[in-house]
Amino acid sequence: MFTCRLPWWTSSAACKLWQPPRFLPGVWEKCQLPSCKGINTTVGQGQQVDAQEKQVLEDLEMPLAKREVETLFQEQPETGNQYLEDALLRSYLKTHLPPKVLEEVNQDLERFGNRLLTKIKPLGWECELNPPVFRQYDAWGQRVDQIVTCSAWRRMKEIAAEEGLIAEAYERRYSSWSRLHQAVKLYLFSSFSGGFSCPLAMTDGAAKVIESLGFPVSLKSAFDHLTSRDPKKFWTSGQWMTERRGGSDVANGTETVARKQPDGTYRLYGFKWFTSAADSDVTLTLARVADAEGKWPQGSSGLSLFFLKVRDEEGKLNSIQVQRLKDKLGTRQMATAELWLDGAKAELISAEGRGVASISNMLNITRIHNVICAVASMRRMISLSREYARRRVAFGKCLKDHPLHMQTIARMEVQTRGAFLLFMEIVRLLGLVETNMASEQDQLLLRLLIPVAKLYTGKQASAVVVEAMESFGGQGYMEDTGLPVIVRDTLVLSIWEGTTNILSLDVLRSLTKSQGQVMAVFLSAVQKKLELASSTMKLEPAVKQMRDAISSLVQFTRAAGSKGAATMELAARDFSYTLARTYAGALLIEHAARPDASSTDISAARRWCNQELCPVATELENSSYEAEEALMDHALVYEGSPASRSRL
Ligand code: UCC
Repeated sequence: MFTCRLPWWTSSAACKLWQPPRFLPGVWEKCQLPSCKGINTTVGQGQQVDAQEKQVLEDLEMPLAKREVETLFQEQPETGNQYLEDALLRSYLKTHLPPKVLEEVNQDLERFGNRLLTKIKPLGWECELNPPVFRQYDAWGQRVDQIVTCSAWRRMKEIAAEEGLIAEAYERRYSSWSRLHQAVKLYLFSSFSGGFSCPLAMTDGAAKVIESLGFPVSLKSAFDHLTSRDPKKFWTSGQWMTERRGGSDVANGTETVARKQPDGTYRLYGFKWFTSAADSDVTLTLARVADAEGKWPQGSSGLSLFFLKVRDEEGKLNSIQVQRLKDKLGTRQMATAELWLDGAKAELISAEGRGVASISNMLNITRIHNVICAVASMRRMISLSREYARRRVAFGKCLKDHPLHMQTIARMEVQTRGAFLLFMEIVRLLGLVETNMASEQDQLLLRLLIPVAKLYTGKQASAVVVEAMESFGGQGYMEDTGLPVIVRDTLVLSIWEGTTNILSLDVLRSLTKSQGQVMAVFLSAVQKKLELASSTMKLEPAVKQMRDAISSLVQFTRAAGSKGAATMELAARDFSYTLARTYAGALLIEHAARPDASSTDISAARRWCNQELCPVATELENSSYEAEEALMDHALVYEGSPASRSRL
């Protein structure tokens, strides 16, 4: 005899979910509708349910041809002051800042949060709607090469100065906490900046390079402009590193040549293929100094760093021609251009041949800004998504009342929390370094964590914003909701400023350069954080998972050490992910071990640690880094391609 068993998804509980939407009185009481015509599927405020429902039913009964316009009304998710709504940010500041600093910073951030909401957000949207245009010739056929930006973009520059978005970090009125204060402002600014975060990243990087060079007299004025709070005086900087052969292999890709002039300045000749925020006032760029015979050295040691003003006092371009603006997937608010340098006047600011090492001070800052933007995008999308979930009704109840929907957002939240704490840790360390309060260990840790955080948060952000977009259903895919803009602008974060693989190799560079010391520092920092949690029972499982992961990581480093550089290179990405996951895990545990930690702090730490913390050990066990596997990678990729026949 057969018993006919229905699969679980046909059970009555599951079926309830999939009933067609009905107007349930109980639901409407909880989730009131706004006044509208058409089918309203969201929750509004202050309207009488009965009247609403009647109107909707009347509309539905009306013959289709007679209805005004078919609309699907959904209420826009409204978020408030992003600072006040960011619980983790506020608890982090409360835990770490000295009371007096906290008081002032808190006030400033609350005020700034309001300004962002009321004044800056609309400007950001205006920047999106009015991207820069390139005007090559004037009406009379004269070449002008003008990049025309909108008034909102120019206003952003003024606001950046007024708010001290660069200045704050260099004035150091809160000592080592100034950097963190600045970074938090940039984090809040990022989602409403209309792309202006990009020039600010490079401006900060340029100021850092000048500072690290010991403020040469010739650059003193530039530094003052870059760190000014006066909108009339404030300059932004570019970072022209990418040439026709690409932006990763800078050592081999840079063709620009610098010719020395009798007055000691240089003239630069070359083609910069990707120059972001091309409307900036000044820039840093790399070139090869030609000798008396007109020859120049190749490779990394042939590169030197130059500073130049983009325009002269009269506003004329500094022997620079704009070839065209780039047609990018995102960050369209910001002008990225191809530029010919046809004798641009420049100043050599590094020792000859030390260009890469000198510009790396800029890269490390712009990579931190990348982290800031990545965390900000995740936070913004989650804020919108959770607000929407309070309003949108589906299958008879608000999205927030569907446990599966909440689980999805909660998973994004846990990712974002880990990323946020990594971001805070980096700017905390940077603040210490900048105020000479950092130990050698802090410096090494910072050097390691910058590429780790950049590569990891870039990937997290891409995944989170796409997931969050999905949480809006079809609305998330609609251009005028603004959500696709956030998605597009986020996708660049794992690409520019060094792709994931390039940064994984930078992680290895920091290991090699320190002869492995960074690993010892890393492990000891993680251990210390775990010790803080030893008396918190609820964190025990997470601490155990972390200790297991750390022990696997140590085993991996021992095993890889005996296998050589090729293994390490193949393992670089998994290794970097392991560092990111274990360090963020330690930070989440540390945060959850505070005496006033909440249950959500504990849960976030536990959930984070439930993921695979040490993928590099698993992949080593899987033999993924063996030479045969590398050959198989190749075979898998090229099977069926003409390349496999010609045995590439
Ligand atoms: O330009 C771009 C678009 C601009 C848009 C900016 C927007 C920013 C917005 C942010 C958020 C809104 S994208 C450009 C992207 N390109 C890169 O990021 C470069 C990627 N490639 C690399 O990072 C490579 O790994 C290179 C260029 C560093 C490799 O060059 P080399 O010459 O082969 O490297 P070496 O020989 O290993 O390093 C040369 C020196 C060494 O020091 P010494 O000579 O003392 O031993 C290194 O230790 O440079 C040092 N160095 C570093 N030091 C290299 N990298 C670093 C580092 N990150 N920190 C400290």
